Amino acid sequence: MPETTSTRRLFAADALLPTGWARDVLLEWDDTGKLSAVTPGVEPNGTRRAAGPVLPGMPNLHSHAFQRAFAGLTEFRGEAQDSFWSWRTLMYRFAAKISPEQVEAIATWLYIEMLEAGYTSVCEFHYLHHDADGRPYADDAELSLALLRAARNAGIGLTLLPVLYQTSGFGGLAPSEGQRRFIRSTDSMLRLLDRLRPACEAQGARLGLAPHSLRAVPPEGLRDALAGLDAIDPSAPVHIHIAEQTGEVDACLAWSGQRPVAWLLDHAPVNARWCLVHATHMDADEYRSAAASGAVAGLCLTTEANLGDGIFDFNAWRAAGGRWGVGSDSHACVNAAEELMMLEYGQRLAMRQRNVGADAAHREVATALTLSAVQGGAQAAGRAVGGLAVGQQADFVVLDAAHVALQGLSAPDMLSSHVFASHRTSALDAVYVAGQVRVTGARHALHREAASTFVAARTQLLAKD
Ligand code: NGQ
Ligand code: ZN
Repeated sequence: MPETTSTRRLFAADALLPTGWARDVLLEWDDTGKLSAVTPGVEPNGTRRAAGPVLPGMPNLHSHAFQRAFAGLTEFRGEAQDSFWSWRTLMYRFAAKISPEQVEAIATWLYIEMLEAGYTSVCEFHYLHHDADGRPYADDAELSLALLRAARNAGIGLTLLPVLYQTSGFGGLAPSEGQRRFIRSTDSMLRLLDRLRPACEAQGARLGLAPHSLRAVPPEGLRDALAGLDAIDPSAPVHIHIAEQTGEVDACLAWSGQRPVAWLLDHAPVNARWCLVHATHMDADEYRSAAASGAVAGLCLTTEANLGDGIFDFNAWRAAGGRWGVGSDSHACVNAAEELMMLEYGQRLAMRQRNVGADAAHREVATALTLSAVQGGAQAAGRAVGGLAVGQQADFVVLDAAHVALQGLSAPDMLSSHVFASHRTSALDAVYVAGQVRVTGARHALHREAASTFVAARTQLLAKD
């Protein structure tokens, strides 16, 4: 059906606006997919009605797409004491053999899973650049372009963050064999960004840069890459892994006398363009000053739990006015609601309290967390995906009011049940990205074929062992 003004509108009996729940809301968007009017308190007249409460779509602020094919396959004891670092060795082994076709198949399926689970855009922290021998592909952008195609085919919004990776540890340690597909000079990174710019623009994707971590990028690489990025786009997003593991904090202290977040704040122009991914291990000063920088904390709750990282001090961050969003990172779990649940449960376990995530404006935890995570996620993505407001993209999710966990409840209770009590079954009915329906009846149109292409790619990959 061709898009017309009448198909670019939806009536919601309940909608979660940036200020909170509103009744009888008419959502209207223009032919570019941007919301042009959000009007509460209207009659439905003949407008198409949403099948349940409408929520803003969740930006996923951190993804390593290829890792989806390996989720669930490291849950056995391999060393006397397994850890993040032993997991990483297994992950490198897997990354070493993956082909461009496999990357595209895995990412396409992953992005479909994301849409079906309430994510409407994704920040792809992309470091698998070269072939299995560590040589650049004939087209150096080969794997980045595979990710762009996957996002376009799934119909998910994208912020592509090519990763700068140069060393294996603080103090300029030479990269290891397992890292050979990731390594780039600063110049080659800037050439890649130039090459990717038109491709991103053509599909409405945002291009940014991800210095992998302070372990992987020495100070001069960081400085020169940021200067080069500024010359291309002075407001482009910058994402970095930081202070995820205590081992990394100790190594940074030994190298510089400073903790990673403190070092970064002192040596880089950290501001609202930045996303500090994990930032798990900060002291009280770091919580205050990182929050004051305007950067977003990129919380990847289920991956952080899976990898045994530690618990982010959510109250300290919020007390300092810190912004935050969620990411599915290694994709052990791909579900926006579960990230919020895991955030809340981690805090409850650490503090022995309940309803920690509620705030002054919203007593329902799921409502408060959803609104903040959407806002922080949009900031990290560098895209206008910040919720149901005029000028933002029409990215939204319709809850399934007929789902057993939701039936007969008020809209805020439906969202609470979706986050805390839907028992991992999807209580979503429809998902829209830029006003286009991507999921209906909880299913993406390409679900079946993308799933079987994914399974075939994973089977091939595992057979290579
Ligand atoms: C990554 N993942 O780049 O995939 C990392 C592991 C590292 C997470 N940090 C590798 N969750 O940090 O060195
Ligand atoms: Zn990561």
